[in-house]
Amino acid sequence: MNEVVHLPRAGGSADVSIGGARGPARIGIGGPVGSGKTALIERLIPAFHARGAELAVVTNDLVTKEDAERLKRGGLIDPARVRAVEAGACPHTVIREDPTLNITAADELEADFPTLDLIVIESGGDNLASTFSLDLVDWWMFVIDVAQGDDIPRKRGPGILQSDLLVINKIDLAPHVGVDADAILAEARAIRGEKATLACRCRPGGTWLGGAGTGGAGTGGGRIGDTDDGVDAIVDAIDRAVLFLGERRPIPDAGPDMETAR
Ligand SMILES: Nc1nc2c(ncn2[C@@H]2O[C@H](COP(=O)(O)OP(=O)(O)O)[C@@H](O)[C@H]2O)c(=O)[nH]1
Ligand SMILES: [Mg+2]
Repeated sequence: MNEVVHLPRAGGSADVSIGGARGPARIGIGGPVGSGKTALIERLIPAFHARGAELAVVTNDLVTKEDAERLKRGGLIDPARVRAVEAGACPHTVIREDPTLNITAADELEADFPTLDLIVIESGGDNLASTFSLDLVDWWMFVIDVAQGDDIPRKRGPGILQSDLLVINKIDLAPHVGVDADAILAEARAIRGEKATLACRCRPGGTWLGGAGTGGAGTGGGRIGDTDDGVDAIVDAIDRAVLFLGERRPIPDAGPDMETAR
């Protein structure tokens, strides 16, 4: 097995481009239960594979391995590249105060699959208060959805204020739940200042009925429509923040266990 030199987490995305012996980038996905975190991961996996990036996932559930089992069954990723952490009664603790279980799971993935580019860590059922420790991740996003109400950005939880990227998901549902998608986006962007906010619809096939431009500070512009569900802009944001796929490090010698599910 190749030795993976594990440098300390960067403590911010700016330091991640040091390349060389550095292991895969680690990103967090937080957000309330049901906002679409696993659905987003199901979209990120094929999108990153298409860009030539290798990915693994750590899921956190309270007392089950539900999300990990869903990803393993889904056929999008080699099941060996998915690890579950049972977060117990307090999902915040294991991504913030004491992320040891998650760090161990990510370290194991990194050791088992030395050519990984990205490890995605999904938190397990937060409220708006959760944040990720920068000992665990280099960069993290927070996923909310329009069906939770258009006042969510105004509640200014730490996830909304501090995440590197705020994702407003299920934008297809906005007209059905009486939410003005453009207004919720504009408000979130105003609250977050320079930090990026993107809208998307993660669920394939959902019909988007109009509105909700995806443009704005640091977002790359564009509008969500029938041909753009906003996921590519999220992939671009992750790529720009932590992957730098254009300047990839040399891939170490891959062992026989490097077979991917692609
Ligand atoms: N209409 C719609 N439903 C979605 C979207 N994203 C996720 N869902 C649905 O929302 C539910 C919760 O999604 P899930 O990914 O399990 O949420 P998680 O608890 O944050 O991981 C599932 O039934 C998904 O199919 C979306 O963009 N639009
Ligand atoms: Mg989930």
